[in-house]
Amino acid sequence: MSDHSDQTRTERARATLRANDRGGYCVPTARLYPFQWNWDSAFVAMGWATFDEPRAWDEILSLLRGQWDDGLIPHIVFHAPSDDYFPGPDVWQIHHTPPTSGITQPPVLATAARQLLERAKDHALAEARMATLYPRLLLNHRWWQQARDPARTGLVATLHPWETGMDNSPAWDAAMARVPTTTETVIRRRDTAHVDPAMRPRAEDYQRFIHLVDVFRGAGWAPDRMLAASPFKVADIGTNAILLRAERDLLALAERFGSAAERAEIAARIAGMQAAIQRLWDPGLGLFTCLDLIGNAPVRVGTSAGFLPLYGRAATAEQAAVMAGTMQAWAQRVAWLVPSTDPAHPSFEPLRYWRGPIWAVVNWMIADGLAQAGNAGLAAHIRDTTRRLIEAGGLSEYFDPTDGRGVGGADFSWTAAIYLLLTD
Ligand code: 9WN
Repeated sequence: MSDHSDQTRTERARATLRANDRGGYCVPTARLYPFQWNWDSAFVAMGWATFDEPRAWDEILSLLRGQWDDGLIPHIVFHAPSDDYFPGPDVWQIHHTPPTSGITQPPVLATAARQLLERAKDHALAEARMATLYPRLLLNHRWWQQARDPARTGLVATLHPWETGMDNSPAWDAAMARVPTTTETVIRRRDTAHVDPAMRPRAEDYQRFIHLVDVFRGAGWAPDRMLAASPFKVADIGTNAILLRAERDLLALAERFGSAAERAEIAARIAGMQAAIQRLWDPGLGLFTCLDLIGNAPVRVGTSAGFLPLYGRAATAEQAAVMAGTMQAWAQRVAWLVPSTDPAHPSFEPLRYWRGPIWAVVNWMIADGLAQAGNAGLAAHIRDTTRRLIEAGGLSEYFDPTDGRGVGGADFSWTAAIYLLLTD
């Protein structure tokens, strides 16, 4: 490729972030997702940082405008009204300014903040922003433990598939089967008006998603009551690995911005999570799995989240080598890595959202983990794969692992951000 077209592609990715900018925050994409989403924004901040550092810090600060007093960072911040998305603020009924949802998403934020700080060219700005951010991140990590692991097992619970960011993953099928399909809220989906319904969660999935929201609203959004009342409760391997990584990054930040007592507190959480994640290793599947906390049983379906302990620095060298082999085995069945579900599993669907498609953000985290584990070859292959998928398939929401086609929504902020990070 000529330098000229590389520049054009970079410019297109930057232009997508600018076009999705609603004033200090990006929507994931116009219409389909008209608000600020939690983990999208962490990646988006890292993307902005490749060419506009002040705007990158703003992305994080905007998300934190939605943070609750107890530390929760909601999965959606409704900065401005829009009828394009269901469920909106009227369904969540949360009294916060700006309005927010009442559940969370995988905590990539401390990792993003550390990367912004360490790569900063404007050191004065970075130091000032981090001084404000650090206590907010600490508060959030304390929330995770207090609200979602009060028994101190070392694994945080996820109470809604939306919290995992991997909404309709086959990993949730058995646990979601316990959730009734009845709802108090009238379901008025908007997503299927924007993208092909065959690529979205099914009607029944949405009935259960909204049933859970009804339960939590009935529990007054109190963490202890939500934990007790939720008919869906899993230790998601993705969320736990991402949180462990975020705790490690918070510890590094605490060296500069925190106290000795805070460092000891974070280190204790890291040790607990590290040990607990080890117990989720599945030698038969050759990756890590989730744990169903209601059935108290491992969820024996391979998903791309099962590789994320590499990113969390939780896997041993031996496990990292086995996981590389698992990815190679998956590659025998699909043309492109890394599908979100094991392509040999009967639930694999190459086009349906988190049941098969490739997501650029997940590939970026897996490649980071492989590189850290010393597998530079496979890390480079996955980075290169992701870059080529985006160059051929556009800044799509996700990609079909059988033919590399870009599918779902177009002009996605986090796909643009990953492209900028891969080509920086
Ligand atoms: C619910 C915004 C979000 C992503 C999630 C993805 C999807 C929302 C939805 O879109 O979830 O949060 O309505 O489908 O699954 O990972 O953060 O891009």
